[in-house]
Amino acid sequence: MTGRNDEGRDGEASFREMWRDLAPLGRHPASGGYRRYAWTGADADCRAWFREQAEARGLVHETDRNGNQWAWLGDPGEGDAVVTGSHLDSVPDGGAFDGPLGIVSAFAALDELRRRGAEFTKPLGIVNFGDEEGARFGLACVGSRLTAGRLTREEAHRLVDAGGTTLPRAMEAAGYDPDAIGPDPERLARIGAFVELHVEQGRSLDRTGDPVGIASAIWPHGRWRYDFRGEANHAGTTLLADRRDPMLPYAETVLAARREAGLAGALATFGKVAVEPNGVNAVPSLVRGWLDSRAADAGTLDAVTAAVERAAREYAGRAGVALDVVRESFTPVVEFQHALRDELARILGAARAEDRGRPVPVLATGAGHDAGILSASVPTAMLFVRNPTGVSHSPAEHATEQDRAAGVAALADVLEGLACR
Ligand code: HGY
Ligand code: MN
Ligand code: MN
Repeated sequence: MTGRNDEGRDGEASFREMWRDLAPLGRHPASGGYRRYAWTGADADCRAWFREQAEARGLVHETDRNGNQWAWLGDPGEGDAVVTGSHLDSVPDGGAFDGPLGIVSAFAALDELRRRGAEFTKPLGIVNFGDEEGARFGLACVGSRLTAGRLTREEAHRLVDAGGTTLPRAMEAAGYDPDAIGPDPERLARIGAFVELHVEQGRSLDRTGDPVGIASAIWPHGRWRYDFRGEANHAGTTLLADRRDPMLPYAETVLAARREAGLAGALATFGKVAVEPNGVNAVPSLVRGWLDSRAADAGTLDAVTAAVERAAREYAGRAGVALDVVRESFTPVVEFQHALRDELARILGAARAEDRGRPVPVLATGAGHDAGILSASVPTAMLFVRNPTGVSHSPAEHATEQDRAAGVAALADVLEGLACR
């Protein structure tokens, strides 16, 4: 294994160049946020960008049966590959860093390792997992779940977007075969370690004053769809006593979710709602709200989501409204593999000569990641890069140039420690 490339480029310079080229793809001019949804034109543009970066570095590019992109240095068939990467899709009006920071940093870290003259003794992979946010079809981490065998082809084929387009039709329209999707154990067997770098979606590193941290765990979290069905009617002629208005129990449930989460030290958010027929002068027939809830442990999460559903059923009953609750996405708690976590801490601790003795912060997160999905199949770890405001899933999401560079250097150190002589 050589993979040497003596004309290696400076990781910081190549980062800035890639960041600049990626920035306009899928960016909404009015909001400044990103709308890079699975199997859309913006997704295709990002995929083309990924392939271009891979081939410009002499990496072998492939797209797997589930639409995940892989860029290989060396022969993955040798096994024990070290893989890094993240996702390029976004939430509606998401920020520039959630996902892309991990992928741009991966290519920049390779450039940095080549500049250092590092000699790879294992295959290196850079991956773009498809549809991590689930913004279009409602399920998070579709690409990594399929590959890890945590989502069946049948379940995936049942996914449908707000416009009624199913996942298979969307994949076909993008030129992919939806009947090919499914578990890929051979691919996972090639991976010795997966390390995902991600912008921190919180302010722990800002508080400790560190540019980079290591993940310990991901909270259990899920998404539940609440369908409140009432009776459409005229807003100007229907007496209040004669209404079966689904908006009322929906509104009460939003407040109940906030109350129950607050009491339990958990998180609960109704951030997405759809109303039919959505007329200013019409009592709605249907109010569909999505609950995102997360907690440090499964028991607390179960208790909160059960309490919210109980309250919703009581409110719906009082309003003469029917209620269906469907769990659309769920990820159990993830405890990252201790040996790999500690190896990253050792490598980064040793690299921080000036701070020797001050450990690299290890922190849990409430945000889901592909690394969390893969952690049941391969040793996985995560690096976080400081986000000074903690804001994420917003155009305001940010990481400073200095911290981006620190992330690239840390990832390069980790990859060198895991995959090079
Ligand atoms: O929702 C999440 O935690 C992640 O951004 N998919
Ligand atoms: Mn996200
Ligand atoms: Mn993400």
